[in-house]
Amino acid sequence: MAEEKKAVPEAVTCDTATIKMLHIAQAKGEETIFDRAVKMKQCNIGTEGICCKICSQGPCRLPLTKGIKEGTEPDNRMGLCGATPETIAARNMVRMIAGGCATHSDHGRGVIETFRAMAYGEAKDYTIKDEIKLREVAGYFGVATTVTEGDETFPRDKWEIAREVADIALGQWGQQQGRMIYHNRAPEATKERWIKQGVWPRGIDREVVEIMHRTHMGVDQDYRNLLKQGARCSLGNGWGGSMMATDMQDIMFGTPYPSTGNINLGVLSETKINIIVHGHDPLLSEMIVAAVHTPDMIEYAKAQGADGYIVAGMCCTANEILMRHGMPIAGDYLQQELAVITGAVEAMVVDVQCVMENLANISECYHTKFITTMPIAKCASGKNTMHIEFEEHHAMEKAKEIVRTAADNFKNRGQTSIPSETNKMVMGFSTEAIKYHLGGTFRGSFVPLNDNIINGRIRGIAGVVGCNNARVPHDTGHIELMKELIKNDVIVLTTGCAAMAAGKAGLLTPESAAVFCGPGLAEVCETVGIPPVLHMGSCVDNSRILTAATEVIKAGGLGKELADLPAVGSAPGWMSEKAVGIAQYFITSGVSVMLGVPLPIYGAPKLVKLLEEEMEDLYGAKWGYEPDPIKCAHKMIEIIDKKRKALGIDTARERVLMDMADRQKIEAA
Ligand code: MSK
Repeated sequence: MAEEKKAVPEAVTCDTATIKMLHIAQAKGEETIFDRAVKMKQCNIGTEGICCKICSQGPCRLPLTKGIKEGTEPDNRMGLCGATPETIAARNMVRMIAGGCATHSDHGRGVIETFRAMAYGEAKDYTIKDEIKLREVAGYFGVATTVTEGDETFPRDKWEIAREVADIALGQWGQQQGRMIYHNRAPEATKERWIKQGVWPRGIDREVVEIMHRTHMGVDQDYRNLLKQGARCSLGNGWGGSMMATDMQDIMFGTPYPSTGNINLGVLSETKINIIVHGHDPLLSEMIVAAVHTPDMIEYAKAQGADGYIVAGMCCTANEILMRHGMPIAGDYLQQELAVITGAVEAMVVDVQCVMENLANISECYHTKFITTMPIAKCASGKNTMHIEFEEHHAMEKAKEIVRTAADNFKNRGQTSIPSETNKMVMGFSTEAIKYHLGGTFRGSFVPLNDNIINGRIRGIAGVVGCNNARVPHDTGHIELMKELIKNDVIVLTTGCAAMAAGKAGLLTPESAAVFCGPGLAEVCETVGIPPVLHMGSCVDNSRILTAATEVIKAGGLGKELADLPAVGSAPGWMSEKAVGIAQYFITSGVSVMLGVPLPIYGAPKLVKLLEEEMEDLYGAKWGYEPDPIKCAHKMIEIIDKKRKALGIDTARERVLMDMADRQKIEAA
């Protein structure tokens, strides 16, 4: 009998902990996503985006032949109804945008609902941790932060402000007409572009629903018109649902500031109760972190013979608790099965998004309790699978129930194989933190960053974000791309699983600047004391990159709209619909995005032309695809250099520092 195909660990990842765990998994006969990716071939037609499953007369498959590609035969492909490859691929793509935007924004809705319950006194376990941010956010919604009595003005009660903010914010999901409010934060020229292109969103839910309507059989049959709605929907998420989620999380749990933490599977403990919180939503994980520090839970751990607890994160829940509490990260999306295979995890507690269904099966082979917590995200099978439903009104009670379940399971732990790898990193660069880091606590400013971009020490800004994808080597593309960018003096902002790749490779430390950066960026990093790759949070926190970019415009000297900035994005290993939604909101905002894994569009040449060329005329930014990370870095640098040239800063120049005599000369002239 032929031997089953398996992944070659050294070929599918550059992370040594993952290599070790894959060898252990394969020796034990446990199959992981890495093996399944080798065994299961992708569908050619699907990957090119030209399979239509929208009605039951199909699926209609329209393969792109060599003749059509080379122009030697006419392209008269059509589905049963006459749908062209462009219509089919565009419908598929905007449905991905809708899926991604719905996912992030529904996370956002949950956050606002809890925020509102807190403001109305119905969720007693939550509180306002960042009142300054609440007052700032109130300003964006037009909510008064002061009251005037007679001649005197007083700060308004924070709970009153929170209630008004919560009501207005929640209304943004169901708003039917007009323009969403939060988008007013964007630079004026960016907003003018949105108005001109007709893509300023009306309300979050409305734009998602409209995509589902337009992509039904026999509705919108113009691929350009479909993508226009995709652009509008993406903005509803980027500057709406996602940005509001980030801001309300900051108000309730604290705005992140730089601190240190550890990453990789080696953070799991032989002697403590290991609880992994996995997914994206910090509402529950925040409570679990608080619960394990309560005296009764500490006693409970001792009673089970354990030295305490490790709460380690996985995927973006990890980024959330790492940035605010310094809790360790066990791993990224592709490491979730491996975490269970260590045999050291008492509870894998999941909320929403990026949770592999196979966790239920893998958990059955160990003592691990696989605990689902959200009513919208249950798992149907598995003897170790259980559901403990999270309720914001009894958040701490539920968190303690989960912690006790994990503690009770400690005695069932068998043999473990925890790899030793962990890496130190600095994380927590929110927009506010970058501002204070550059300009000082009392006069935070982006001006020093702008000055260093203008004088050429920093060539440009790159956002390297997104997932891991089992179809490309784990972490490899992210790390090679980031190293090539910083070597060329491009500062990198990172989120999601890309940030974890950077952490594991040691790129999130200030010391890495001297090793990996070009001379200009190294000098800036060493002077300011920052890493060349700045960890900005989870995938919902990509909105922080938008607010940071807006601060750069406000600081002056680098153009009027986001499309003017020497900035570019990349998702080298994207896999989820959320990534498509994020990339589209960056592009619609004026920042081009290069992908390392192809979009399912390449069977529809006219759609490719729209996305990779014509979109630049509409939004000042476009899509791109380059699987080779080094080539990708240079394509990104090309975009940056083009923007520098347009700004007239393509030749290095120093900022002239004037003394009093110089100023007097100007005034006298
Ligand atoms: S967790 S969406 S694999 S970044 Fe946000 Fe990672 Fe992508 Fe999930």
